[in-house]
Formats: sequence, structure tokens, C-alpha cells
Amino acid sequence: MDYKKLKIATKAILIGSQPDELTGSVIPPIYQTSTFAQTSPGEHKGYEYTRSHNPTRTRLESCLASLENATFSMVTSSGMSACSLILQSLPHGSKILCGDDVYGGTYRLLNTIYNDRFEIKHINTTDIESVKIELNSFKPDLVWIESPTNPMLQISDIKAICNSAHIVGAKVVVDNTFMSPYFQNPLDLGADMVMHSLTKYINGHSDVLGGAIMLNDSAQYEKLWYLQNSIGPSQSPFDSWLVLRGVKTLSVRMKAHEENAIKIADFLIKHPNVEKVIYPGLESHPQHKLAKSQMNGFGGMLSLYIKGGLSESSKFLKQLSLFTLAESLGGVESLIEHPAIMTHASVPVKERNELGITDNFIRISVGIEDIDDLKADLKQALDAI
Ligand code: P1T
Repeated sequence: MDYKKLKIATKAILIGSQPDELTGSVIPPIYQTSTFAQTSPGEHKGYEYTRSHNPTRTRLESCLASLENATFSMVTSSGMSACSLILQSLPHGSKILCGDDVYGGTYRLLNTIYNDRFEIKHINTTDIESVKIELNSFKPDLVWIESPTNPMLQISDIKAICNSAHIVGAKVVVDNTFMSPYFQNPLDLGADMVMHSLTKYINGHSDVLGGAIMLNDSAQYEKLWYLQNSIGPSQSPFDSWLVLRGVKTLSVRMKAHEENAIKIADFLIKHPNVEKVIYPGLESHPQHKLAKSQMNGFGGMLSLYIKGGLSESSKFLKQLSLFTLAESLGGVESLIEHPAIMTHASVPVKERNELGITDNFIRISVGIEDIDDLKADLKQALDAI
């Protein structure tokens, strides 16, 4: 069997989850150990110490590499540690061209932790012509994009950006957290590295923190592994096991998230207290056509502007009973949040306002509960504003 030809639903269930060779256990064991016995110094079965490698994490890594059609995958303790390891792998003085709309934590990492090591420039990457101009004038070493972005859900042309970046010798990293490998595979579009917060859709149950980097370049993989082993943000065996369990249902979950998100977007657009809905699946989305051609679906994230300001937003959020007011996304349960105060509070107010992250802006991670219940809850909360 050529495992590379399997469809994603099959890969998510089978790759890395083959029965335990020793006992036949259908579900792989959790190698809950920090260290491994050696028969003589330096002689062992491929595992020495869990910070370096662990068999449960190896299983998850092989599954995740297959989902992104990658040769290598490295699982880390969080999405932020995955971002950080990629940045650590760059020489001091490198130039980074980053999308202007990224997760607040990514913005904070770049602009408060790595700002004295790198030259960082943020631009809107939805316009390929301005990306080309920056590539030629700024001459970055690395381009960092989210597509769709968090939280404005803007879509950038990944293939075109990669082609143009490679001409000037820049590598491209795509944070694919919002789409998951089910809806988008950036390496197939030319990206050099893909990263994920496993905390979100890949695990899917809001009970684990994790990150992953998928790539094809063995030298870069060795560099990242060396950094992980030296710095230490390796995921625990138990958390790797939970993600290995969660990822098995990625396909069914993603389909259900999208089905509900489309219906919620349609419902919200028509509500008189909603000013605007942003969802890549809507024809009104400025990059809807690009989304259709580059992704296999539109995902489960949507954002909206309600009519009013902070007081109306707060009233709406407090009034909801099925949507939990919380940071994070990608779990089976519906979450809702206020980016200006919550996930993107570390983005300076000027930049936030320019992006449109205002007090009446709200982000929803649509869960997979019954759609009628979700719509009824949104309706009563919107009606109450
Ligand atoms: O939370 P962590 O696993 O460290 O992942 C960070 C991260 C990286 N990239 C994207 C696109 C993300 O959305 C996140 C985390 N985001 C949230 C917690 C949030 O509510 O948006």
C-alpha cells in the first residue's frame, strides 16, 4: 500500500496509529517516561530522553507530516513555541516580512521578544503587487503569513507569494492553524514550512496545548530539532497521545464546523443588529474567489461587526448561553471572543484600528453542536442588544 496516496480521512486515522507491535494493542500506548534504558553507553533502541524524542510523539509526528504532505514534522509544546523555534533558526539580523493581521501572540513574539534580533516589517499580504514591491525593496529572508488571518479572515495568494519570495531568496512560512490540513495544504502551494497550533482544530477538543512544524528540507528540520532539543519546548507524551486521538476525527469535525459556519454566516447577515459578517465562504468576502481556488473549504471561523460599540458587544456576549466567551478556537464547542480586549490586546491600538479590530468586532469559532440550537442562541442574544 502506498500510504502517500491515501486520502486525508484515512491518513488521520491510520498513520502513526498502527497497532502496538509488542502487544497488538489497537490504540498505541502512551510512553509516559522521561528517559530510556541503554544497554551500554550510547547503545539504545533509538530513544534516549523524552525532551529529544519520545515514541508517542514520533507517532503523532508521522501522522501530522502525512496530513500536510510533508517529509518531516516536529511537534512542540504550543503553537507559540513552534513559531519561536522557526524564528530561533534564523541568523541574527535577518529580515522578516510578516502579514499585518496575525494572531496577537505572534505579533507580540515578533515585536517584543525578537525585535532586537531581527528587522521586522508588517504589510497587508492580500495584495500580491504590494508584496512583490516589498520583496524587492525590503529583501526579506523570511515571509510569514496566516491565510486566512486571525481575526480578519483575509486570504493571501499563497502560491503567488511563494513564487515571488523564492525569486528573491526568501523562505515562506504559512501558519495554517485556521484551515487545518483538511482544508488547505500550503506546502503543496510552494511554502517552505507550515506551522500549526495543535491546540486548535488538529486536536479539536480544547484540552491540549501543542504546536507543529511540517517541512520537506532535511537540513532545516535538523536545525529545528537541534533547537527544540537544546531549548526544550517538547510536547509531553500524554499530550501527544491526546492529539493523536483527537486528530482521527479531523475530517468529520472540519466538515461539520464548515457546515455550521456557512449557516451561521447566512443567519447573521440577515439580522438587523449585525453590521457586517466576514466569512471566506460568503460571496461578499473580498477574496472569496481566491479562497475557493486555494482551499478545499472555508472553515469554521467567522467574524462579525455588530451595530454599536463596546456596550452592545458586551451585552451580546453576556447574553449568549451556548457560545462560551473564551480565547482559543477549533474545539468541538462554539467559542466566541472580543479580539480587541482578548486575543489581540497585545497589538497596539493604532494597528488594531487600522485592521478593523474595533469594539464592535467579534470572532466566533463555530462548533459542531446542533445548528438550530446555535442559531436560536445567537438570535436571542442579538435581539436583546
Ligand atoms: O496557543 P498556542 O497553541 O501557543 O498557539 C498560538 C497560535 C498560533 N497561530 C495562530 C493562528 C493562533 O490562532 C494561535 C493561538 N490563538 C488563540 C489562542 C486565539 O484565540 O486566537
